[in-house]
Amino acid sequence: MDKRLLTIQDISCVGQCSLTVALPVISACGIETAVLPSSVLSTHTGGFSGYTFRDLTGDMEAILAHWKKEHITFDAFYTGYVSKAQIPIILDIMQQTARPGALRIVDPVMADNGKLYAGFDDSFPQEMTRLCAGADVILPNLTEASFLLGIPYAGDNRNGGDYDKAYIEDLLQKLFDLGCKNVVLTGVTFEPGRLGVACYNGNAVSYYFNDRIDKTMHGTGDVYAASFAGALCRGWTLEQAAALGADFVVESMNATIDDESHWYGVKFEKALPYLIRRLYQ
Ligand code: PXL
Repeated sequence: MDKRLLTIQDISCVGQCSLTVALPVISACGIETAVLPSSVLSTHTGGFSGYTFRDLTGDMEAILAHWKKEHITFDAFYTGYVSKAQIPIILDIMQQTARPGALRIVDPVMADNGKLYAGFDDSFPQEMTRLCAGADVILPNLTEASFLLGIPYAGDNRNGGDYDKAYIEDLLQKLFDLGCKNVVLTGVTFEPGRLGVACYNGNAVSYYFNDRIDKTMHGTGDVYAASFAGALCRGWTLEQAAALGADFVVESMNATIDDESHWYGVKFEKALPYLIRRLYQ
């Protein structure tokens, strides 16, 4: 049977993040992609003001009940931007609709650059640790890692010196100890000009770096997580999927960087042919 993945995150109608990234990217990976929108926003919350927000928690239980009646099940789950009240329902959905051996990929979307996103309060990270505990893979950035662990954010190491390898490997162990099977930590750097990811499976740490593109762009975490999830579902190893996600983000950023007017997201659409070439070669 072909693989079917369920992704649970918001629809930001405009802004190239969350479901408007996950649906095309995972579909391009050849994986049937079902969606459960956690909320609908007119735009994402990073840089726009006055956006609308409709919470869809109230629909989730009825959707689950219908899926159960129809015997609808999934080979993989990938969660992103969700609310605190949705976490127990999501755990229930995973438990009740998982096919044997189903993959659980949790991107603990809540923060970046040392700060929680608008709309997340200080009690959210603790609840998110519950979703991380049962995951096959969690994909925090360094800020999210520190919120999950309740420790101060160490900084971005842009010029070297905020943290070292021992610090990152200690973080990986503590994240693993939340109860997940694998950790992919994003936004790791040990030398100026290089940026990448650290993977940990409870035994070995591996790293993958690219040349740093010296600009922050919105939605890169979602572009990363979606391509990672698609590759993992295709049977790529953790390390292969982690590296492919990083390369796809670089391609998407390179497709965007010369367009000064494009401030709200990355033009990942232009990099889809690259992703497909890599996946189907
Ligand atoms: O890219 C993560 C994300 C997802 N969804 C919404 C967001 C953000 C980041 O700001 O605002 C609505």
